[in-house]
This record gives sequence, C-alpha cells and structure tokens, in this order.
Amino acid sequence: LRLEADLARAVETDEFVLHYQPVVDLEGRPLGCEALLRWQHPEDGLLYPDRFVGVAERSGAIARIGALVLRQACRQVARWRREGLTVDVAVNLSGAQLRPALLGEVRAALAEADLPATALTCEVTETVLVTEAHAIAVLADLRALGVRVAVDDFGTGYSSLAALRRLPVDVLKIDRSFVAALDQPGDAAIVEAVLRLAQALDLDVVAEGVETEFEARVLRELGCPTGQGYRWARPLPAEDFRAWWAARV
Ligand code: G
Ligand code: G
Ligand code: MN
Ligand code: NA
Repeated sequence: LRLEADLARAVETDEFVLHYQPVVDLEGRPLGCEALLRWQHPEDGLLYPDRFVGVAERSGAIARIGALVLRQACRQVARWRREGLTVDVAVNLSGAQLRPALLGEVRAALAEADLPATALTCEVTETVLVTEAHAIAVLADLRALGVRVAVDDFGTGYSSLAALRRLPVDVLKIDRSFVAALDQPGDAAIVEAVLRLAQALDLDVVAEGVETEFEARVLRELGCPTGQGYRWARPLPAEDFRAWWAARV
C-alpha cells in the first residue's frame, strides 16, 4: 500500500532513472542498447522493476511511468547521437501501455528529442502479443511510424508459428533461459530453430543473457548475429554506458 502511494508521488516528481545495457554483435562491437527502468526511491534507494512494475501495472501508474521512460530514453539517445555515438535504443512496454494513446506519446517523445523513429525499438513479451486484443493494431501503427517492434523473452510464451508470421514484429529476443542452457543439446536446438525461423521470416534476432565466452562462441557458430548480456556489460547508468561505448569504438 505504501509502495502504491509512493509510486503516485514518484510519477509527479519523476524519480525514475534508466540504465542502459549494451547490445552488441557477437565480437562485442557496440550496436545499441536496451533501456531498463529503476526507481530512485528517497528512503529505500535504487529499486529494480521486480519490486514495483507489477504494482504499477495493477494501480494503472504504469501508463504514466511508461510515458516518462519513453521521453527519457529518446532524450538520452538523441544526446548520445549528437555526441557521435551511433546508438539506438529498445524500451520495454507493459501490456497496459498498448492502447491507442501510446502512439501520441511515442510521437511526442521522438519529436521532443529530435530522434528518428528508426532509432527506437519497442519490446513486448510474447504473452502480451497473444493475450492483449488491442495490442496488435497499436504495434502495427507504431511500425507505420518507423518504430521497430521486438518480441521479448521469445520462446517462453505460446505464439504459434502461424501467428508469428502475421504479427507486426521486426525482432525476436531469444529468452535468456535458452542461452543459459546452450550446453544442453535440446536447448541449443531451440536456439538454432529460432535462428532459422527468424531467417525465414526476415526478422532480426538478439540473444539475451549471454554471460560466458562459451555461450558467445556457440551463438556465433550457430550464426546468431547479435547479443546482450553480462559477457559484455551489465545495465549501466548513462555516464558509465557512454564510457563503456567510448572504450570500444
Ligand atoms: O534489470 P532488470 O531487472 O532491469 O529488468 C527486469 C524486468 O523489468 C524485465 O523483464 C524488463 O522487461 C522489465 N522492465 C525493465 N524496464 C522496464 C520498463 O521501462 N517498463 C516496463 N514495463 N518493464 C520494464
Ligand atoms: O525481460 P527483459 O529481457 O526485458 O529483461 C532484461 C533483464 O535481464 C534485466 O533484468 C537485465 O538486468 C537482465 N540481464 C541482462 N543481461 C543478463 C545476463 O547476462 N544474465 C542475467 N542473468 N540477466 C541479465
Ligand atoms: Mn527487454
Ligand atoms: Na527478455
């Protein structure tokens, strides 16, 4: 209950901070980032999404938090691009955000930051795609703006292959549970199947949660082009992300 009241205040005073995790090619060259939400709570310190995103979804606060996230991510990435970093950004969306008003918020965030739509990817989970009736139309409209759409945690939900072909998506993010189990033949086969599927449907792929050089090597051998994970970098505060990037280009 306190958390819910605190969240209402946090939206008013914008206590939200984004960390940025690098997305790289499998040689480790930087390509972009994923923005991950944190809450700088005045008493409790830095809180992670597992502590408050569920509460925000139930209270409805997630809609306004989501708008703040979009603005902050677009502003930051536009600044980096002006400084010469050729970076793009993926933002996570909750199912509740996939309503028609999202279009206006995305447009406003891009316009205010002077960021091209092609620099922004919206991530939604597979489950949201299957269960939220209005989601598909909203995502199609986002893509019409030039924004890319990624399916997060791919492989853990229930989207059929037939459904995937009809969905307005550009990127599959292979769930980190499959990457973590790449030393198991069954899981390597799943990753391989997702890579083939992506190729057949002309989708981009990102392997998530790559922690070890072994995992990176297997992914490289399987032909996975792109990854993200502790092997290269954790989610970083903006200043640290910039330093990480500068050290690698
Ligand atoms: O670093 P990590 O603990 O950041 O993120 C945990 C979970 O929180 C992930 O599943 C991620 O998708 C979700 N998450 C991170 N940032 C956001 C955000 O800005 N909005 C929403 N709705 N979920 C987020
Ligand atoms: O659900 P989503 O993919 O948006 O969540 C991203 C989450 O994965 C964040 O909580 C982020 O901190 C976490 N993460 C990123 N890289 C790694 C990794 O290499 N290993 C693990 N275990 N988690 C990771
Ligand atoms: Mn994500
Ligand atoms: Na994920």
